[in-house]
Amino acid sequence: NNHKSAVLWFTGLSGSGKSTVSVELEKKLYELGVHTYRLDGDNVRHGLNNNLGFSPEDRTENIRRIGEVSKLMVDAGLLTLSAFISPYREDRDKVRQILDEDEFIEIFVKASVETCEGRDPKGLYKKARAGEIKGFTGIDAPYEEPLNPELTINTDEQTVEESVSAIVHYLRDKGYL
Ligand code: GGZ
Repeated sequence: NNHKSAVLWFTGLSGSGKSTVSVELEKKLYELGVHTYRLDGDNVRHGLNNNLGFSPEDRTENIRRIGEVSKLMVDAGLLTLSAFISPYREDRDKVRQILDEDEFIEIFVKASVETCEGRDPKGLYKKARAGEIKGFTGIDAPYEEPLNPELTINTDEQTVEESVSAIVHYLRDKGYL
């Protein structure tokens, strides 16, 4: 083990780049010999949380369970990458509280709704605008920006490579790598 385990908690709008950046970061960490595990909608919402939807209550429960699983992963010694919208500040802060102070690294993946809507890789913003999806984050459901994230990456302006390198620098600087 050549790293200190922790959770990198990516929060941001749908289409902000959480998955893209965390996938590329994981590749980079693999090259550095760091043991990681990545949690995202694809491996959590289809399994562990397949009984949850997108109501405020379900999102809160989604994040609570992911927080607990992330904690188990950290206890197992992994640098854990968790990428979920996690729109509520209180829910994210609760995850922070179940971990040690240096085990929770909140990364705000910042992009304007306009940018995310312009990307719209799955056509979900279009559906939300058409009223076919109700309660879509950034359209008719809230997103509460982090007040004191450990790191902010601005994907309106930074390339994926720049974002990955900013995170790697942070991890080196703080002694995680
Ligand atoms: C937001 C939704 C919704 C609604 C389905 N609001 O771009 P995606 O598709 O792949 O990422 C979004 C994903 C969000 O799941 P999370 O578990 O990250 O959300 S939360 O943290 O709020 O619990 C989007 C899709 O699911 N999706 N309906 N109404 N995103």
